[in-house]
Amino acid sequence: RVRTTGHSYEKYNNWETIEAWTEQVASGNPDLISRSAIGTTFLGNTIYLLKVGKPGSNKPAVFMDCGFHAREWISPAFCQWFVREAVRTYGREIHMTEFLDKLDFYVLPVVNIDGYIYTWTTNRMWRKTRSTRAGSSCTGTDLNRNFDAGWCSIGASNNPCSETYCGSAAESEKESKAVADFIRNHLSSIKAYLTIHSYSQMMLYPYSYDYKLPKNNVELNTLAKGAVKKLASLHGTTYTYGPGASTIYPASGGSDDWAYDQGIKYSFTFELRDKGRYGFVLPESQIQPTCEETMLAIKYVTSYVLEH
Ligand code: ING
Ligand code: ZN
Repeated sequence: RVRTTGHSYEKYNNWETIEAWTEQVASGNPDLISRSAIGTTFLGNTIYLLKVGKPGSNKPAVFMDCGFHAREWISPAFCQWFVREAVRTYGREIHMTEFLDKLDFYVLPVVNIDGYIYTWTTNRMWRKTRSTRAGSSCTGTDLNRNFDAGWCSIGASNNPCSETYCGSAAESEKESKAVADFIRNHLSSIKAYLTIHSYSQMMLYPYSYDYKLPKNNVELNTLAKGAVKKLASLHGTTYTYGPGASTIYPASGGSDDWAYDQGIKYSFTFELRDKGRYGFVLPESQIQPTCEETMLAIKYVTSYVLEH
């Protein structure tokens, strides 16, 4: 198994450690993982993407990203855990083996790298990117308000000083543009879009930018219901689920709504543990149980996607 200096799946890792890990986990498992760069951040950090699966032609794919919001540390921890579990259980567990034989997971361990670094060095509660602009002394754009889905219409702000600043235009940020460009270029293979946030213990599907319901609303509701039931079976962790606008709050410019409107019919935002006791500062002792239960939900969705 791959070991990287200072890296632990049961601890929160800083960006330097995660970056080294992306290289090590790919070079240590060349039959299953390849690493690419899909862009750079405002501050020049490289945005890595891991493709996890057995090589094959015309494989469908599940895209999953972590670390949109800097302070939601459990999210990158989950993407790392997921990749480790894929490597560890391929050839040992029938479901993961079937997944990796038949499809590819695109795993983006940290989208908002600049913000993540800032939460380690300066302000643990930072949410946005670290981009700056002429005409304002405030820093950062909310990447989950920066996608072209009802952009900046509701639950978002055009004030650069706001925590939910939508940016100067849809995809104005290099990080959201990199994600959107990759997905646009792989639309024929990507069957599901999963984006991992915290906290609240929710499984959300479109729409958040409007109270309208997606065409396959009944199917998404049934799928979410099954996934959260599976998740709860491990430690009893309860999740609520439903359309974003009515389940958490109305918010425009989110990546799940955008991906759905691109034609990706299975698009979900996961809000991992907890429900506010520790909030964003979830203790490291909860990384393992949180990741183990979340694995069950992700695998449930993946099984469904493979069958449909
Ligand atoms: N929650 C999400 C946020 O960006 C969300 C909720 C999901 C909004 C989907 C829009 C679309 O506010 C957290 N915790 O970031
Ligand atoms: Zn978030």
